[in-house]
This record gives sequence, C-alpha cells and structure tokens, in this order.
Amino acid sequence: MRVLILGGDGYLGWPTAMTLSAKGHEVCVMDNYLRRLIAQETSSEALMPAPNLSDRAAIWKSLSGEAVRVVIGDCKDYRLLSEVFRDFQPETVIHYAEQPSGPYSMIDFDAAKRTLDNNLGVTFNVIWAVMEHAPDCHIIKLGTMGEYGTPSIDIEEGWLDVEHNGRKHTFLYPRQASTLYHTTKVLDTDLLWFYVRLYGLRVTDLMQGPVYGLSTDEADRDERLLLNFHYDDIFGTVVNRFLVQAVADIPLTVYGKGGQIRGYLNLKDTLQCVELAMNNPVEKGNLRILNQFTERFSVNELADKIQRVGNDMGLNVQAKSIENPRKEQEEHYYNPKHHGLLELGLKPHYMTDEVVAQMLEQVIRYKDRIDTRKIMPRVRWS
Ligand code: USQ
Repeated sequence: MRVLILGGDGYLGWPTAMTLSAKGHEVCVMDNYLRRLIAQETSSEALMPAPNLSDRAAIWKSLSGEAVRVVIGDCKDYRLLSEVFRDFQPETVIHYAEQPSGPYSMIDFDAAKRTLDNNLGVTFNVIWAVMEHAPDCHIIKLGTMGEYGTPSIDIEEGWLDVEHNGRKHTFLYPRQASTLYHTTKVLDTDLLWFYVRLYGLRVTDLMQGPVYGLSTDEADRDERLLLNFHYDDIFGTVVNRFLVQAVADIPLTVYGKGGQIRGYLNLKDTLQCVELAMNNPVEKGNLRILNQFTERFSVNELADKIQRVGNDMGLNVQAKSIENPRKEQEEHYYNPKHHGLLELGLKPHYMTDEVVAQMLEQVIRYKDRIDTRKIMPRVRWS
C-alpha cells in the first residue's frame, strides 16, 4: 500500500514509517520539525539525539534496503501538501502532524494560538487534499482519549445512543477536554465528521491514551534509529517521565492526589493499532472511532509499580506528591470501552514487571544524558 505519514519525524511517526516500510509498504513521510523547534524553544530536548529525517531514512535504507521517501515541509502549506498527495497518490494517510503537548498549549497566547492554528489548519488541509487528489484514500487520524475527559458515566467507543422524549438518535460521544491541545483534537473530530457526512470521506479516528516505551523491533536495530524519548514536563508522558526520574534518583512527580486514571499503551501497540486500522479500512462515508489503549492505571499505581521494580533492580526510587500544575480531577470514575481494536486482532504488550525493568535498563544506559532541570513542571494551567 502507498502510505503517507504526516508528522513522520515524531515519537510515533518515525517508528510507524520504519515498521510499515519493513512490511513492504511504500512509505512517504512529511514533517516540518515543529516538535524539534518547540523542544529547543522550551529546553525540552529528548534523551537521545536523533538524526534529521533525511538521515534517518538513509540509515534505515542502509540497514533494511527499504526506501522511505522524505518531504520536509509544512502541511499547513496547502499547495505543498496538494503536490505531495497528487504525486504520491496515497491509499492511506496517517495524520500525526499535530502539536501534541497539553502543557505546551497552556503556556500563553502564542503557544495556544500556534497549537490551534497548526492542529486545525493541518486537519483541514488533509481533508481538502484527500477530496481533491485522492478521494478513496483512508484517513487515519490520531485522536486522544483526553477528548472525552473524565465524565462520571462509562465512556463508549466514540458514539452515544441518546433517548430523548421517546425518540432515539446516535451522536458523537460528548467531549470535554482539559487542555487546549486536547480541545483541538475535539475540533478535529467534528471537522472530520462534517466532511465524512457531506462528502463521503473514509476516516478512522484513533482515540489514544498516553503511550510509553523506547523500543520497537526496527528502532532496536541501530542506535541511530532510536525514538524521540522525552522526559521533560512538556513532551514527556507520565510513564516515560517516571522511568527517567527513577534512574536519576528524583522522587517520582505524582501530581496532586495521584488518583488520575488513564488508559495506557506500549508504543509497540500503537504501531499494531495503526497497522490494523490501515489493513481494515472503513467504507466511504464512515467515521470509525476506536479507543486505543490496553490497560488502565492511576498515577499512584504507576508510581508504585515503577518504584517496586526499580528498587528490586537496586535503584533508590521514591515517589512524592507535588502540587498539581494542571486543572483536572484527581479522583474520579473512569470506565472507557475498548473493544474495537481487540476485535481487529490487537495482541497487547502489557506493562509487566519485566517490561518495566527492560525500559529502566534502557534508560540507565543514557543516565549521563539526563538533564534534571527538565523534570519539574514549568507550566501551570492558571
Ligand atoms: N502526571 C503526573 N506526573 C507527571 C506527569 C503527569 O502525575 O509527572 C499525570 C497528569 O496530571 C495526568 C496523567 O499523569 O493526569 C497523564 O499525563 P500525561 O502527561 O502522561 O498525558 P497527557 O498530558 O494527557 O498527554 C499525553 C500526550 C498526548 C496524548 C495524551 C493521551 O502528551 O499527546 O494525547 O497523553 S490522553 O491522556 O489519554 O489524552
């Protein structure tokens, strides 16, 4: 299949490119290095340095023999994006090209505006590029579980049957996000749903929970193919941050009461989910929504697990509640459904003690590169 990956330089984009090209797909990646730029602007660089995208593709080709086509450019530039769609004629487009950090989107006006303009602008351009140049192309859009928020009822897989005054209708499940970034994803979904209804696009929206991990089959082949593993407060997700804190002898930064529950997944499962969605496209005129996570933990449960495994390995891991920089519920009901991807064939990699130990060992190798100034939260929601 011809697959266009937008945001191909990212934590998810680059490993997706490698895994799909390893399986014989024709892959083109596009990226404008926005994440690298924001990382520099906010002193949030990843633990291991990554070669630029063209060099990554060259290294990958020398090891695997597989060519990944690289386009460096901004998907907000509609003329450029159109050209890429017209020339490459993708059968699937995987849209990761968004500013992905909740904390970044809450810094100030400029960061919020950049997040809004980028995320909505790119989604809008992708929709139009598909309609104009590749109308049969399956759009796989990375959404987020954070769109739903933490309502006190069960979270369904994208849709809710509503009965009102004796009549029934199915609507998009209500969304109420708690950062501007997550809100842009809510708006993306609405935009896609509008164009699906009116113009018959085919779209899969993957509602992903926080991802963790620094290992994939392809990335493990060579140090230069390593992922953008962030542990800072801007781009680092909670598990990756805790792993680094455990290795750096910094008490795990539990925000507030630590009762915040989320649905987590291993990066290897993100790759599986995207591939499953791609190999099982939806019919035209459909928006399929899949909740993408494999298991649920509270922040306290995660901290306990990493503390226990780390201490068994001889580390000295403590956990400490600190004032929560975010506005979020610290104790809440959380029961999201997640059947769709399992039914498509997902075989989860769970967060066993062995998996935690392996990740800690990988981080230990880069211990000297940890910059402890990047760890404490620098952004408050108000
Ligand atoms: N948390 C801590 N301590 C920390 C960092 C985070 O207690 O040092 C808590 C947060 O307060 C939150 C939970 O851990 O309650 C998850 O935080 P996170 O930073 O791992 O995840 P989040 O900000 O929600 O965003 C991340 C990705 C985002 C993706 C999202 C999926 O950055 O791109 O969309 O996970 S979800 O959370 O399901 O919306």
